[in-house]
Amino acid sequence: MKSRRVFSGSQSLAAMAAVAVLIAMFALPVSQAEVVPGTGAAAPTTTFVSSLTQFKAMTWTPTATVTTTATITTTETVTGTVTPVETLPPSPTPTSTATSTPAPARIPLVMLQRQHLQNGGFESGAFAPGWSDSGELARMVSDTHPYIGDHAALLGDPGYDTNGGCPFGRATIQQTFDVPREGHPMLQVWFRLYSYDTKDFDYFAIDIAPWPVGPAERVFRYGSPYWLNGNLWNSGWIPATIPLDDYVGKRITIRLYNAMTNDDGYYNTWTYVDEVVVVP
Ligand SMILES: [Ca+2]
Repeated sequence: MKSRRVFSGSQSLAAMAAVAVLIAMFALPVSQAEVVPGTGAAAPTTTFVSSLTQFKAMTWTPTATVTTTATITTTETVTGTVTPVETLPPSPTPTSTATSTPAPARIPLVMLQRQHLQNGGFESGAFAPGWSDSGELARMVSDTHPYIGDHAALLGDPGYDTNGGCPFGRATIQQTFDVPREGHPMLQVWFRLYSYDTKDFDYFAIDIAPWPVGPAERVFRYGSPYWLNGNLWNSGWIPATIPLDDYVGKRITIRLYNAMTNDDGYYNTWTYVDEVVVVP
């Protein structure tokens, strides 16, 4: 059996006193404010409940400050190319005051550069430098029939079949140059014409045109003076001489060409050209 605990008389009194003290502690602040009208005195029971309710309604606000200190250590490996920073030399310190000098007038050299006729003997072995070539007929720099040196220009082709295999049209070479400013300059061109035809159809000719644009003027033409019944005419080396008085001090383009003008395919004609010069 469980033993029943029995309080003594003094123990009961002490417990009652403690309860009274607690009631007085909670009742005191509110009993002064809560007075029941008409009774003139505060009700102890009501006062205790109201005080406890007020106590529960109190808001507790923590005031403690928590300070956290964290140390983060990161180990990272960076791989890359290091570009050295360019170090510029120190700027020179001016030691004197420059005196302004007017810059000399500069005239473009191209305006002063005279363009001379070049490669007139075709000794480069090619049309360049100087010449450009064009046309329906073949043309080349040949070493078989030079007038002077080792080369001459060949306009047309001795290999065309004179009995029906000849194209028609021109083989042309041209060059641009400046005519001298003084005197009576002349253009001299050595040529040698071979022809199965006559001058009425096939010929060697020279045109002059002002540069960069302007009408071309035919200043020379030569062909076989005779009909030889299909036999070959060989002119030998002949100088064509053309006065350039109308072009003194001017830039001109000369065109030299071998022409075949009928389209029947017969009677071939070709021309060797060499020693193209401007005679003062
Ligand atoms: Ca030559």
